[in-house]
Amino acid sequence: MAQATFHFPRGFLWGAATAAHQVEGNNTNNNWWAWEQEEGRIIQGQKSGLACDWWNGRWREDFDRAAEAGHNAHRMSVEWSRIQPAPDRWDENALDRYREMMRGLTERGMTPLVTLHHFSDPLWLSEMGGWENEKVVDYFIPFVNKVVEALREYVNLWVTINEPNVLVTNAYVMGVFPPGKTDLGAMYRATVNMIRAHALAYQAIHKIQPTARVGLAFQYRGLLPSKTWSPLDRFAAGMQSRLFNDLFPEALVSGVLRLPVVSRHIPEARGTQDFLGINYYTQEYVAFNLLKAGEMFGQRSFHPQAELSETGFIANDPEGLFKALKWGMRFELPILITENGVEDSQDSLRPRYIIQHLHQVWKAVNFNFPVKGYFHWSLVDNFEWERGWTQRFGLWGLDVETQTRLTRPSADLFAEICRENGISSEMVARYAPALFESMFPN
Ligand code: IFM
Repeated sequence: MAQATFHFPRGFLWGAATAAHQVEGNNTNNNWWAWEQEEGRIIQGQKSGLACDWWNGRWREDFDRAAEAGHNAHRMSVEWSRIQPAPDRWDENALDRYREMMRGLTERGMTPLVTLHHFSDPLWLSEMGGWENEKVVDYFIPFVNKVVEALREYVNLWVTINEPNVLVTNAYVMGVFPPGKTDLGAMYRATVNMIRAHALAYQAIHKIQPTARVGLAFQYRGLLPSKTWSPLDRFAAGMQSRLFNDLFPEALVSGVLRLPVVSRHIPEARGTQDFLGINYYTQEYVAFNLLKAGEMFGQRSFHPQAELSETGFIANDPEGLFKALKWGMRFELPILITENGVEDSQDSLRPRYIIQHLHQVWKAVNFNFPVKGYFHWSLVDNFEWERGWTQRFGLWGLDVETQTRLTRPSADLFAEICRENGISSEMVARYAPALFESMFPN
């Protein structure tokens, strides 16, 4: 049997990623909590409830798990509605609690990467129109200043906004995130405000902490033509990919938001990234469809032969991660894989998914792509937005009623990879024997 190890560079960041509303519990003062109370918004009427109970202190046991499993970093977010419960009120106790969590990470030998905005808004902000209202920028910056001042002792790596491309698509085109609109005008306004908010946050953070490394986490999704010979499919796929994948990061390089017909100059956004954060899950195929005007005339689907995740949400397409990293190279920045994972309550696909995706990352590193770290989504099963608890992304499973954690084989596999800083043939033989021949041919 062939024996080898795919090594990663020294200092590579290995960890998992989480988000405040998905793990903290009882975030009653934000737009997602309100959304969960409305009928028909969340699958089966499920609610975030206690989530993973982090706000009551269970972060400690989960950080212990991660540290024991060899993670040397963790990506998490802070909840705006806790820190600023009203426009004119700051909650110093909430900030203290986040400081304690950051100290908890560093004491356990994990580098914190903090996301300042991960999908949820304070209720007072959404009542003012949320990201559609240009005033959001005037509120976001004082919030960012407050958080960075409070956490700077422990945190040097910041993501300003998580997946702005998913947020504007889901909230203003698909209508599945609050405020549930299907309105391209609203999407445009929110996009401009997010780019400005990021840009000014970038500058604000560097003013407080000149050595900070600041970026955004984009979701990159391969959007390929269903029939490569069809100019219409190529047109629809190209448009969707431009809007979903390219728009935001290009605006942060050039300071210009280039839409199909108009361009908007946002000069303050130029050059406002120290690293590129890429979230990658899957890729899709796009067929031209006249009925899909709101989606650039493109109907998306997975490859008919693709291996799908438990609820059909993700196609296991590891080569798409390599393509995502290749796409990321054009920005000439260090790259962090800020999310990657799969929903799989039985852990029947996840070990293979992890190995196959990390194999692509290893390949990219060997082509000298500047990939500096990998954060698996997620540490523990958590509240999956409009999909509630029906999708389980954790390395550890969660019994929501009892708050009991269950170690999945993937948690052990990932621990071995983190400790070894590499993937060995022996790990592949034990956790994903079906991959052995193709990865280590004799
Ligand atoms: O759970 C989400 C996360 O909040 C953002 N990226 C995708 C994940 C899986 O759906």
